[in-house]
Amino acid sequence: MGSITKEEFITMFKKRLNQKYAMDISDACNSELYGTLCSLVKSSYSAIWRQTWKDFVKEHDKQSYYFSIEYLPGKLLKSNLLNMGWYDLVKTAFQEMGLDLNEIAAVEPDMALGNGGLGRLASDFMDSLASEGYPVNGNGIRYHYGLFKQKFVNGYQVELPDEWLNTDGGNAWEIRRASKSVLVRIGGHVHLVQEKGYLKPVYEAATLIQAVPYDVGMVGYHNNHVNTLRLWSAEIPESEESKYPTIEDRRQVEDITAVLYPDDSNESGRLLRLKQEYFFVSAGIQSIIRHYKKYGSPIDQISQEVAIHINDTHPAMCVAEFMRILLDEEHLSWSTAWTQTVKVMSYTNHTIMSEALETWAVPMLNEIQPRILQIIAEIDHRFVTSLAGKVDGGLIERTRIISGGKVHMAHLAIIGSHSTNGVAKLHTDLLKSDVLHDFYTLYPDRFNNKTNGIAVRRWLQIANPRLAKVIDQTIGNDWRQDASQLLKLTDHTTDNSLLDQLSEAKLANKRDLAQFIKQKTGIIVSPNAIFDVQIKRLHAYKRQLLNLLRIIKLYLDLKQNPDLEIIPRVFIFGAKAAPSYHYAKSIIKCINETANLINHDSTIQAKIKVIFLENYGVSLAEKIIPAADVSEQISTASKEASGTSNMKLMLNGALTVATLDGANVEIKQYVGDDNIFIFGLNKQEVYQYYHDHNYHSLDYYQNNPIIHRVVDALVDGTIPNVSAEGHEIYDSLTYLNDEFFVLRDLEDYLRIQDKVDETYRDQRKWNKMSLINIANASYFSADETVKRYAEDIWHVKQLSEKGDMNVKYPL
Ligand code: NBG
Repeated sequence: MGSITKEEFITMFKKRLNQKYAMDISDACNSELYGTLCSLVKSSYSAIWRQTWKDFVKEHDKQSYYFSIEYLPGKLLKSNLLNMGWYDLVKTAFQEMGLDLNEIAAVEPDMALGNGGLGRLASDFMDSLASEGYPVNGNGIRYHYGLFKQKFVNGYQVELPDEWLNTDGGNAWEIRRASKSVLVRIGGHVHLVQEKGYLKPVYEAATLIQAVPYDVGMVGYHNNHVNTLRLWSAEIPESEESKYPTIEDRRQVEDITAVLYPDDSNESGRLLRLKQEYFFVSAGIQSIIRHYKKYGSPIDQISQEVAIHINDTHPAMCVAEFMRILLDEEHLSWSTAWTQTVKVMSYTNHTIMSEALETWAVPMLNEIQPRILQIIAEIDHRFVTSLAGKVDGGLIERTRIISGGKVHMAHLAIIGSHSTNGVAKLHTDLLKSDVLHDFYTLYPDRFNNKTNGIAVRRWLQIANPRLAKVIDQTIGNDWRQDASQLLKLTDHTTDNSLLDQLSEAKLANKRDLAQFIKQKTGIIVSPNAIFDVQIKRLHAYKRQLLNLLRIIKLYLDLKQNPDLEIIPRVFIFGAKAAPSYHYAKSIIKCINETANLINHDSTIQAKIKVIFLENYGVSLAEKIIPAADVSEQISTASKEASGTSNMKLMLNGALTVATLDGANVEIKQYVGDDNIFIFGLNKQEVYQYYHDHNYHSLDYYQNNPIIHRVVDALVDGTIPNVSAEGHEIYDSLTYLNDEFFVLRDLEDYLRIQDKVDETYRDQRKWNKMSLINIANASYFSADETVKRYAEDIWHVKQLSEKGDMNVKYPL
């Protein structure tokens, strides 16, 4: 913090508290103390924020804009303090004032802008991009209620609105910039009239929505660099107010930015989703082009100064909206506009699950934005014409954008951009060989891999201070700047005193989590048990069910033989199911009922406990991950694009139980076969089953008595209160042929878990494996991942170096 002393900070803090709330430390509550600290932090970085922006402009440096429907920044206070170099000073200053920074930081609500790995990756990238000094800004939606707040009622998931903006903390970091608003046109009709040299669109009966940006500073680590995350909110333009006389009318507009992923199981939900996607795409692109033009650069060379990233398929309309502005407003020719668009755009695919490769019915897109449909139809037409006679007709049909009455958004993103990447080696290979193989044959040079990464600052420095301290004492603190330094830990694998310290840090973290679990659920768990963690979205392919079946097996074994020798385990789950995903919600119910049964059965002597923590999100992850011993990464091989909780958990010393899926494959390569527990079918075997159509789950159920007994427990009353859900799952595993090979992999999963038990008995060995995992997690630093995006895809330059310790964030 420059040259400021603790005493000066305390004086400044008290002064600001008084100015802002007319209060002293003695009468302020935590949210006032939080508000004061945020205000000091924000006013301190704002000069640098402005300077960063001015530097981009001055140099005419190329900037990149990351469009994502999800972000999950979690809480920003500690991360901003850390990145500004204020953390230690503020912590001790607070202690001196008799205050606890942790309690005050807890006031901040998690920003409800995302769902899972997609959103957290976007936020880890925002942190790393600022920390590496890249001119890259985020573009997203300011959801008023986010996804939902999850509660369990009688074991069922109940979804409540997440009123994060209406909490004490509110969103202290955002700045509303009404002057930068833009108008987004939705609905109505359009026809084209010939003007001098171009076709002019004439709109009728369209609705205008005001898109108001709220900017949040993304503060880099020790480098005087602050990027912007711009979040758009939908409002009624002043000129249109009279058209919305009732609250109901107004709500139609406000609803555009109310929730993330409106329920798409019905028509009106789908329309809202599409409207939402167009809204944030159009607002973002209009503001980018407006900004670009302000400084006089020629529009037909915009690709030299602007890159736009389509993060997963939701913002694919970027391609058509960019074309629309270049054609209709800038009057470029089609071919110039198209060349620029393809150079500007790039696309990341984040899943091979078909539900995420969005398609929209043609009439629906026509209803939401008829001009965008016209442009997409023209892109499609030109694509088809350019290939006709050159490649096989079937290939054209399979890759064109509009077919079967639907607009295929991933096709638009691939055809309209110069780069398509997957998020782990296996995933990219699968895109090339299978899911997007047709496109790969057309554009082999466009495909590339960028394995995901995580922000080591948040997931180790902030989330796990105990481990961070042990690492400092062993290899010094350079790793805090440069995560690759963590590899030095591999020189210390025989240092027994270090291994003991690792295990003490873990135990202390487990005690904290046990305390938290008791407070949240009333259930007492022993910190000496193995903490076995599966935290991720609830989805059939992620196979929380496989984990559940193993728990049931253990329970039945313990009932039969209460003296069975096992190392006590606490199974910890965190997961939300999409509100309309019935099957996933049934799995939640079954886990909760099994937990209830086991946790209250004294005959098993607490050898196992099952804890499903409500409302999984970033802040909860920060509590669970440092305390985990075992990381469950057990998806059906080929289905998990990458995973990132696997990386965060290994970084915190958990050992991974994994299928050869997503980034698990790379984790295994780095840590070596002896330091990970691999089981189950691999991708080739899964595909062989698809090819030969010879998987019969019923055979496994009928022929394997262990499997039979465990699966029956779902329907024979062993697990109470799950008659409907238990049958639904039972049927999926047996008569419906077990789409995700749960029964096929169960036996091998049981075997590998026995090996986990056996290994844990040798604590030295376990801790050594844990150390090797921490060290090798350095390969997954998001700081490195974003460099690859910046260099290979966006071609943007680093404007400032990380680690400039002369940063001066003035008070
Ligand atoms: C998720 C994948 C994960 C991957 C993250 C980030 C979506 C749609 N996809 O495997 O399931 O780690 O994206 O790339 O959330």
